[in-house]
Amino acid sequence: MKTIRSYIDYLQHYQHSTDNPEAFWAEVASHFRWQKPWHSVLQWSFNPYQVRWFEGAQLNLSENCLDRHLATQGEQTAIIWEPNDPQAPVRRLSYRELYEQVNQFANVLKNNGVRKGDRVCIYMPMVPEAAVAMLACARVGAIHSVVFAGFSAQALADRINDATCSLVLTADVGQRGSKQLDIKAIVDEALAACPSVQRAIVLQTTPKGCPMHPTRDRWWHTELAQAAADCPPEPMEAEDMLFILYTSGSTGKPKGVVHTCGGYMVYAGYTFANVFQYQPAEVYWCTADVGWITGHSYLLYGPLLNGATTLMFEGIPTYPDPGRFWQVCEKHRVNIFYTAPTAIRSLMSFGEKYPAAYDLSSLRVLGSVGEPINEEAWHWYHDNVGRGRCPITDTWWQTETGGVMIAPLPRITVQKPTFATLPLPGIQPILVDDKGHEISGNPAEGNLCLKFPWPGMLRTTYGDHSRCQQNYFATYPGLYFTGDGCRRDEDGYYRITGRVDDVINVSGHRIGTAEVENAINEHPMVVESAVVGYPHDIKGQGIYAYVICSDAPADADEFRREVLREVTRVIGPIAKPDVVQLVDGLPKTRSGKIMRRILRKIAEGETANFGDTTTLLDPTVVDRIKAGAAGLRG
Ligand code: 7RM
Repeated sequence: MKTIRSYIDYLQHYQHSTDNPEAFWAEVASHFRWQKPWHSVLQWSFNPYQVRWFEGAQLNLSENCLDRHLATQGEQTAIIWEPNDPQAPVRRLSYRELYEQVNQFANVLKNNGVRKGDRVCIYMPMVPEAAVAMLACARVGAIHSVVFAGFSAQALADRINDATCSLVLTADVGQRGSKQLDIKAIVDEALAACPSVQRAIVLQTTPKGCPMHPTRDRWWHTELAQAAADCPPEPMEAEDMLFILYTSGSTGKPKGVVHTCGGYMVYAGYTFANVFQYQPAEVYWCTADVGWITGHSYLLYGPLLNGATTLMFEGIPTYPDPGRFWQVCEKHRVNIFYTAPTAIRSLMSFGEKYPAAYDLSSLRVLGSVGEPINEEAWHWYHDNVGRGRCPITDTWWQTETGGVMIAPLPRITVQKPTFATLPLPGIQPILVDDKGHEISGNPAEGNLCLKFPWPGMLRTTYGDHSRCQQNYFATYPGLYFTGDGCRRDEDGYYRITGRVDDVINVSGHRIGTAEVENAINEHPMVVESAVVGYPHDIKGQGIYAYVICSDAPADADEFRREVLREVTRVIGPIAKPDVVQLVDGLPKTRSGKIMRRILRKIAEGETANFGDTTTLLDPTVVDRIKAGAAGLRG
């Protein structure tokens, strides 16, 4: 791939990409392997929303990730797997070995009735087989829906049912620090409510294994033993679906964001090469789980499309101690390290001695993703991990964008702490006020939108295109609205300030307030609830729940624990509120709308300046909530 090498290069590529987007993206796309060329690079409209990239072309993503590299670098390591237990053996898969495993597993999928276009749910721990599973789906043209193995049985069932998956790929257990996650038990519970699922294929990772359903479940290893070695890559139309990934929005249940084969490949491949300035033979480590978009684009597809060596880590940053990340960097001589600010902040709290204890001289580039990185964390990362030598690329993007949109290019863009800086070539951000009018000139502050399509953008939300239209293209007609607020400084640098909708970003995970409210409301004693985010030192944002109970509970602490259990049951532990406040009413307007602005202020610890409260039905409720909030945040 031809990549950007200097700032002048960047400016020229950017200019070309806006002057002639089709020629620009056609050139980028030409570096991949296509089974059939396109007859049109781009057809698009944002109103109504429809976008088609590389129409007429055929390709297979797994062929581009694997087959394409065999002749030149078949023996190079594709995946290094570092287990949870630092004493357990590392696994290394060369491009050839990964190719062989994916081929054979693709035949397992076929033997189990999977056909092109079928949906396959992947609910797995961070083991190489999760990557094999995704690539095998891509090889046979099945649409994967990876669900993060921290979601509850009910959340898993909801996602399986929304996509009507016919097959589930899973494992007996997962290892997370000193805890073992009983993955198969969660799958069993979920599948009791999933009529579309005919089969589960279960990877055995421990000698003990797990209970198996006699007709539905099959072992991964026995299926593999019966499968043929070679599976030719299925020719896919550029706009055929590649995967679905569920993500939270401001309303209702999570949406299945849909990405397609051609555009996603081009965008993940192009952005990986440029954003990390990856050099041949380097070791690259992205700490994200494959259950999130960062895991899809920058643990797996982006690196493999570029023939990179990607490190996959099963464990957690604090096991066996808070030096684990740095121990792994030293052990594998990691050159590029990509993680989330929440991990940095958490490790920061244990002190400098942990990174100081390791040889981090192999590091060349650091990355950040998932949430705004605060100045203190930026400097700690820069000084203690990068030892002042490594640029930090603060990458802003979303599940919906498929890949990085705004980020400094290491050693090319002059960085500025906390700024995602400048858009990548092909990306046209604009800031608008609440009426949708463009705010031009610098500095400026407003709602972040995109005014032109890029190959990696979502195509639809699974099974409901009107929801996609409504969510992303209706707020400001003619624009894609990100849901983020943003500042542009005097140099034209972008700084993302956070969500402006009812989405909370907890440790880099997107959680809808409505989802948490619905979960809390499942508790039989809950009459109504309202959930907001508040600033949290480590997580970025914490979850604050105001709950109205039908009767005063006999034991308030026990009731709070029950509320947390309910959220864990419906969504998963990542959505557990940090604070549960029992209230006797919520600040509602005469038309019945909750004034969340006030609840946010109280959650932030504000005691005055609530703005105009005259439209409230009962303004006295504010003082009572305020009084009850005192001391709750600990
Ligand atoms: C990649 C990912 C998307 C939301 C997005 C933002 C926030 C992500 C940054 C960021 C500030 C960043 N996908 N976000 N990256 N905010 N600076 N570098 O996280 O779909 O899970 O979340 O995350 O609010 O809209 S996501």
